[in-house]
Amino acid sequence: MSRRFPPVSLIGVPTDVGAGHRGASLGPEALRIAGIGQALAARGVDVRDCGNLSGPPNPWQPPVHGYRHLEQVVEWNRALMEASLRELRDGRMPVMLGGDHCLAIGSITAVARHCRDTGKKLRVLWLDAHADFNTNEVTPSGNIHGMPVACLCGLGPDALTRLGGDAPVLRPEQVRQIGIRSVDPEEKRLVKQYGLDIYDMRYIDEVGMKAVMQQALEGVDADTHLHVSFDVDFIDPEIAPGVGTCVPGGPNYREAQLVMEMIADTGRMGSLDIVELNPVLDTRNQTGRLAVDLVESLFGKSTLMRD
Ligand code: HAR
Ligand code: MN
Ligand code: MN
Ligand code: MN
Repeated sequence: MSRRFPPVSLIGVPTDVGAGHRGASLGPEALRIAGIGQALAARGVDVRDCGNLSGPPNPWQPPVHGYRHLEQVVEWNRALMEASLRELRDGRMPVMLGGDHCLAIGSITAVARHCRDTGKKLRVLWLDAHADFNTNEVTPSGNIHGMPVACLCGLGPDALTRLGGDAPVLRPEQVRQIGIRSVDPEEKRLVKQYGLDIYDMRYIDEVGMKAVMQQALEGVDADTHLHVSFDVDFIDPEIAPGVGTCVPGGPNYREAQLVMEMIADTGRMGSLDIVELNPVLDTRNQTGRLAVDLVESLFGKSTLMRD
């Protein structure tokens, strides 16, 4: 049933130091309570829960040189990079239970290092309402969860862009962004300048999610490591209200399921971030349960007889 999925290590990353609202730090527990471990085990996946990483508390300070909590964000990401790299080298698939989206810096830096060591091609699927391509000069908030893609592409402070030594970690052409519908004015200029491949909601409306996913997955082959960075605010807030930065007009339930099912069909997912779930803003863990439902589909569960 799940022969295509390697053993999974759940890594709790309880951060909200990169976010504009407190509460994403409770995300790992909400995902566990929604049954993420049991759901994967029921798919036949060998699951190990590594518990939560620890790191500095949220000091809730205003930006300094355009960054909020840079020092804390660096410390959390260093811990995550090391933990994730350990699991990858052990032949396991790290699944990050976030936590805000700043954690993608450590997570993807680890994956990129592992791909370099093993000769795999890395492709990143960034499912999000936001492009997360701000810099300290253009950010409207100073929140580092709005900057991870820029940092991974080499734009940002050395402490984050060179977390794993070399920069840039990613070339823009390795990234596909899907579901985007909120990009800040100066951020827009940057994503164009860097040539990011963005499938925004307008494009999804026009060509449909199936065609979008076929394009986003084009070229993925046996030598590809697919990293999925799943920001829960990707989904329409009507069904996923438990996030800090809701943007209306996102993919509906079936579109989100199709995205996950088509990724599962490739059999190439090697690592996953589940981020930005904020239980404080949720209703009875509705969004946590939806995230788990979608993750089941990422691991090959489908509605009818394709299992
Ligand atoms: N673009 C805005 C900023 O940089 C909001 C970013 C919100 N980011 C997330 N992750 N929730 O996608 O402040
Ligand atoms: Mn994001
Ligand atoms: Mn987002
Ligand atoms: Mn499902």
